[in-house]
Amino acid sequence: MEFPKDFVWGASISAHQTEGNNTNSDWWKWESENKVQHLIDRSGIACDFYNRYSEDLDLCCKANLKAIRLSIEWARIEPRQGMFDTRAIDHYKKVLQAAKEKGLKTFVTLHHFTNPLWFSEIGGWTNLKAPLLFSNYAKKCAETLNDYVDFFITINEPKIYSSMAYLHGVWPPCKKSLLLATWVQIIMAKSHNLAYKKIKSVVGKPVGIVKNISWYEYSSFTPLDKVIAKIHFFLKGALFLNPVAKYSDFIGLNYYFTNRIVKFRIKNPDSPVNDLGWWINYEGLYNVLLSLKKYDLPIFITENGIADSADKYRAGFIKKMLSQVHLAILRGVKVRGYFYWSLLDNYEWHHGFAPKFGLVYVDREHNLKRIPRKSFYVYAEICKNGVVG
Ligand code: IFM
Repeated sequence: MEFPKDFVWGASISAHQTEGNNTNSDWWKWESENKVQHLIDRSGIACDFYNRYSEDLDLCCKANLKAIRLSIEWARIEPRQGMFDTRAIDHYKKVLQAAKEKGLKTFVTLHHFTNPLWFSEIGGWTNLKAPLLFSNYAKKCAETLNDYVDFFITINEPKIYSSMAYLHGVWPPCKKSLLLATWVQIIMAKSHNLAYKKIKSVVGKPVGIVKNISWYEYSSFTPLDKVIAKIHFFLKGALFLNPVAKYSDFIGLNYYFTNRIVKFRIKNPDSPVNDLGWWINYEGLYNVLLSLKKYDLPIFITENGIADSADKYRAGFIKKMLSQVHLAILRGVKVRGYFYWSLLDNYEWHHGFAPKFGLVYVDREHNLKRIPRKSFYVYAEICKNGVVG
């Protein structure tokens, strides 16, 4: 399977999960106050990407990547409302400039789950002013970092964020309200649209959104399962995408798993699953990609990966997922790139450091030493030739 010559091969990371010491954020506060702290790792130094970014960008080159997707930490750039920290901006300039000098395209996410403390204290994404506040920050990033950014991404996985933080109560601020979770999605859609307009008013770079979309299968026991699967799929994908698509130059798709509806509820097969129990279904990626064709926008798979501490399945997983991507391209879906999640083992939110998604093992016992896994080299070969065998 040969991919187009200009296909973008990449890997993704995010700020809080890798940089370390994100002390001014709501997540940092929550980690330190958490009542179930003994169950959950704190992000702490994470992978120390804040200091080791050059070494990690070298790893990208070693893997023959053409691009890196990373995120900017709002809490660092705007530590107090309306006060932008020039030292933090300079830091990100250095990181992004280093990526460019190493020949990497940069995909830069402006919000990846974490918020500045001041923002969370005024209600975060439930506050009616959130679109204005977020878009001010987005505009500042565009004005100051534009020279080193190829693609801007406003918000990562709004549905996951709103559900985990406002519906399931698992992430800060740990609310359990369907009303709030729905409201947060609306506010995030508005924030994306306003940020899009403000970024576009100062720079000409492509601006997009990143959505996590799972595929939904159904059993043939009852026709109702099909209806429930379709409703789930709509709620998880199109409900958010429809109102933001016209303010997006591309769609970023994060795909990890499929859910199967059996007798009205989710009941997935026991295998194959990743270390977190997520059901791995390759065709699901193809189906989601085909469902996005109607938007007629370029698509980047901004995340796809497997928690696999033994690195037993990762190389095969990547190849099988890519074969589905290839099929979708043959069917006319405009898939322009693929980013493996993640370059490094990192802080997997409320699961702590246990899940290992990385192409590169980070040895937490030995000074965070980076050790590329076998699958790293398999992916590197794919990225070098643009061919999946
Ligand atoms: O680690 C996360 C990432 O932050 C967002 N997408 C899913 C990944 C794996 O759970």
